[in-house]
Amino acid sequence: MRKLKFMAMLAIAAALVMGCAAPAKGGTVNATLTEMKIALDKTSLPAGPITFVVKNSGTMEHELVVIQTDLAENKLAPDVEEPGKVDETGNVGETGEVKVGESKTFTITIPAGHYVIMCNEVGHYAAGMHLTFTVN
Ligand SMILES: [Cu+2]
Repeated sequence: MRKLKFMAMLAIAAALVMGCAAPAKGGTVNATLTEMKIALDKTSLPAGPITFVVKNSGTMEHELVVIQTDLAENKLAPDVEEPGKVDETGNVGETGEVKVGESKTFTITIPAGHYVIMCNEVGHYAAGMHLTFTVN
């Protein structure tokens, strides 16, 4: 009897722990792309599902790429196969091309760390479309 009560309590405790085991956190980042700038409404968020809402308010096609890297935002290596672009090693998510006036949204669950957010249309990274983003 005593053992049964213990088992019941154990089951309740396990249920409580499992219910709390997956803290969502994360959040939403609103990004606006123009020539030649990326504007973010926040540059850090807690780890968890992060939704990027990306609007192209410029006059040409842009994109938004999230790179996990220890490199500084302006130190990504050139892409040897595509001149004018940078190497996307560490790419954890991106919009693909966003046409003028369009918005695209994507959600990624990324661990704490240092990220670079950039546009990899030819020449845009070099022209200044890059920022540091931190996940805590
Ligand atoms: Cu661009």
